[in-house]
Amino acid sequence: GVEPLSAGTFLLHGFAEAQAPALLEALGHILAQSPLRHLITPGGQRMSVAMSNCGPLGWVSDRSGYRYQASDPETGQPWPPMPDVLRDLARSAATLAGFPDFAPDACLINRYAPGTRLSLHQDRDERDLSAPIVSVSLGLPAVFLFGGLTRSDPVRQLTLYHGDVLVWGGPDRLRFHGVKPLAEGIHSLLGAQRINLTFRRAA
Ligand code: MD5
Ligand code: FE
Repeated sequence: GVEPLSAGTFLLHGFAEAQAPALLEALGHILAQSPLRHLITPGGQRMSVAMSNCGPLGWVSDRSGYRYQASDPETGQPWPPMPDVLRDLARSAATLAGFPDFAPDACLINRYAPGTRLSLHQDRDERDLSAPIVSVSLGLPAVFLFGGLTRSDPVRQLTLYHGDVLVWGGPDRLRFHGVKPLAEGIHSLLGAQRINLTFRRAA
């Protein structure tokens, strides 16, 4: 079912589970063209999350800043197309959460190995903040940090499991959030990793 976590946040328990093998097959083709890599933050730090993208736009970071761009800076080529199996999953999750007609133009692929974390931040590089963000968790469970609209607000913790899908929109679109260091473990389909797919309307 769809569990509301707050006014604009919806957790769809296990919604992607049945599709996981098809998603992983599609991901294999994407990552063969645009491999996972550790981006550098504007401050010069190597991100512990390894990233790639598919779709018309991809999120990148380097010494000059964060942005969306149409080409993979590693290959100089366009990002691989967003497969229908990914787009359709994101659209149906958004619709169930009350955001019909979600048309993502960017899918960020985040890979967490044990010890990988994502520090508290807001997603604000997208032009249209009225579109939701859809996040699909695959593999090892992760403790997600769900804060408020300012960095100092209290933070709730929520464990996300393989197949869980979250939809963030409306008043929750700009909440601070992050992921605690991934615990060791072996997932039956993905091994020692968590993969998160983040679908956005960037342009
Ligand atoms: C992840 N990725 O688990 C998360 C899933 C990122 C990122 O945070 O920026 O790549 S997306 C979680 C999210 C997105 C937008 C708003 C909120 C959470 N929120 O308001 O809490 O790899
Ligand atoms: Fe984020």
